[in-house]
Amino acid sequence: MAIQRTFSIIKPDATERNLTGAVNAVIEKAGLRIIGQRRIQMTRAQAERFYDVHKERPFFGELVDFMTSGPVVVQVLEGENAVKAYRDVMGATNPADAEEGTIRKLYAKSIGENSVHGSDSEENAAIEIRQFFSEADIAG
Ligand code: RTP
Ligand code: MG
Repeated sequence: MAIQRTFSIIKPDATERNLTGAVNAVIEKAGLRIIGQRRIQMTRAQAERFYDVHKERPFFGELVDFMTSGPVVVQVLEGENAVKAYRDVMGATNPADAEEGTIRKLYAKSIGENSVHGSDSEENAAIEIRQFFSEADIAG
């Protein structure tokens, strides 16, 4: 498998509990390298654009409220098969279904406040990275 990039967000429920370093430790232990990282306060416009695919879902308003409720850490991760590798280490969307040792099993509070985002395809990873990073802010 080739070296890939994926996009990650450490969500407000995790930054609020000061878990950035703890999440990053799990990411790095999984063999992924954090090659870009920035802490930001997302605007509603940014969150709405980011989650546009979910705009018809009943939880969309709640999701935008949550993602703008506090700072997030946006990241570019790189590694072997990074998109799937990160989805695996994140665990299931609902922490009740997540495997032992995954970020969501360890830290997520609920299906909504689930500590991290990770891209679901290489194509979406490229789109999401472009939304938050310029190449000058990434060093692999
Ligand atoms: P993500 O996009 O954040 O990496 O999470 P995911 O692929 O595992 O889940 P997805 O289906 O894409 O949903 C995006 C985010 O919406 C929130 N959500 N809330 N209340 C609910 O039933 C519900 N379902 C999803 C979660 O924050 C989820 O990560
Ligand atoms: Mg998703």
